[in-house]
Amino acid sequence: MQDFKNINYEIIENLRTTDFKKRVEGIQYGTAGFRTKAEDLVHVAFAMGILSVLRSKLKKAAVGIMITASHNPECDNGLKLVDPSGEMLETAWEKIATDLVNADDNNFVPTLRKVIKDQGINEAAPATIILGRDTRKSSPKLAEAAIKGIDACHATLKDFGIVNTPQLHYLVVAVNTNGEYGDSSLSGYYQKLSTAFKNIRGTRINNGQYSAELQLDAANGVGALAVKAFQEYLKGFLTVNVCNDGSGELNYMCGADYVKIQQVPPLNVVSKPNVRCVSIDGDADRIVYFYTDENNKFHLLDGDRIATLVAEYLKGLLQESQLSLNIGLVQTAYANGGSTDYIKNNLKVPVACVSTGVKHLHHKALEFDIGIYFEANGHGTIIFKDSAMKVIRDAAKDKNTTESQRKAAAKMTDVIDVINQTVGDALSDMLLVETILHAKGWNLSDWEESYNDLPNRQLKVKVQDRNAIETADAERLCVKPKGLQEQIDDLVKQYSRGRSFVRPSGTEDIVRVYAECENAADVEKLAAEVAVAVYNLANGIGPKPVVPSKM
Ligand code: G16
Repeated sequence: MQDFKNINYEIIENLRTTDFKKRVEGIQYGTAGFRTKAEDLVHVAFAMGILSVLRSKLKKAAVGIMITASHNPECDNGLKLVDPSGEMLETAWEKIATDLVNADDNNFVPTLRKVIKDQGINEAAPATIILGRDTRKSSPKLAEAAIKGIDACHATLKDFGIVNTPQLHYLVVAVNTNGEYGDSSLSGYYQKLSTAFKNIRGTRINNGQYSAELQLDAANGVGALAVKAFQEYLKGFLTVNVCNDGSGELNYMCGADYVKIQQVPPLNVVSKPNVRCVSIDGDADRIVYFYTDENNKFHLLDGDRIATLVAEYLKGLLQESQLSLNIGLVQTAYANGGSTDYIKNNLKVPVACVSTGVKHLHHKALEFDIGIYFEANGHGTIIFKDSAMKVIRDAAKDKNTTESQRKAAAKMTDVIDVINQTVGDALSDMLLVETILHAKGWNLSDWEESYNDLPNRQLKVKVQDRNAIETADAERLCVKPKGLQEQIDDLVKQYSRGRSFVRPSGTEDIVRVYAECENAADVEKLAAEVAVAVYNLANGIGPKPVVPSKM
């Protein structure tokens, strides 16, 4: 790290009151950092550049800044900070970030000084920032503003230019572990994942119903660049045909978020029936699989499916290698009831439910030797405790066990290297799913047979103030506005295996409604009824809205 030079408060004050004046009030660090219209984020980027330096000084390690708005439309953008271990910014610092960004221009420096004092930050400590951005038109300007903040604090900057979110997380960890996690370069990232993938695959490229070719919808986002780069490394082992590769509009009728929520194929994916297709999202940290059958019926295999597939596979490898490590699975309220029943009754793996946002899932997953976490929207990964990785690596070399035990352990060591443990990574997850389908000789319909999803629907409701909705119990209970939960309960009661919950989005200015029940025709109605209740109560229309009764 660079030698220390003082934080230049004079320059900071000057810039905050000229180029980076506050544009909007009340912007919050949400599910995935700050996210809103790109033109309202310039002062936020400047403040985040500075705050990342303070965080780096405090943690005595490199901190990341990623500029992206992932699944949001092109006109939006966002910034999130990445902690030294590759995790999302610690929750307590989200408030610090929100307060700093919202400080009045002339109160910005005093707020900054207060953070330094309250957190006991040693201003003389060195700092390193790892910066990355997506391909949005607004991203270079935000990167420039962040760099002005970083420079004013005289920190070391490693600007990786255009990268996707999981690559940025990887780079932060690679830098902080001095290359132990992987070489701190993009080529290091591709090399690590693809080498492990090819090791497991060996010389048998196709197997049973599995063929080594798929269609990939890249949401016209930054992930397309990584897919293209990967193609070189995977040549001869996996053919990935890319569409929505950046030549069209970002996230418009494509990408994992669109495919999951609308439950339809994306634009431009033209494939024969039963062809394996995947959609990644705008910054390549989410993935869903899908196919269309010979009757033109659409089939979605989402994050719940990936989690169960991985859990079953790893459980099998643990049994073969006779290692007694515990596995746990973490979901959110969006997890389909069908998947949760399957995990409890068939897989018999402990399963936990936490609030939306990978930071919550990641923390919970850390409790297990092997923690598998996935949001239904396809955002997730698998994390191994250091002690568990040591047990597995030792077992792969243990001459006192049988060959099959050693082989299973050795396979697990490669699986560990295919996985980007730092955060959900669409392409790493894809390589893992491809590995498992190949091992089983499965096509997508074989995979789909493990359990049945309950029909489900998600709706977005625009209200005056989405913060009028407050939730508890991992978002499964609505505690505000008064009376809304009772209405949801009354509606849900009318449907067999009915379940519904509502929560304010942390990335869009809307309230999300989720509904599921046994009958596909009913689920649309249940979701619509709950949406009406949300609209009425959140907007103060009432006291009791007219809710259509079940036909
Ligand atoms: C982000 C978060 C995810 C979350 C999603 C939607 O994803 O990283 O954990 O599920 O937003 O969040 P919300 O429902 O609060 O809008 P991404 O891929 O958009 O960064």
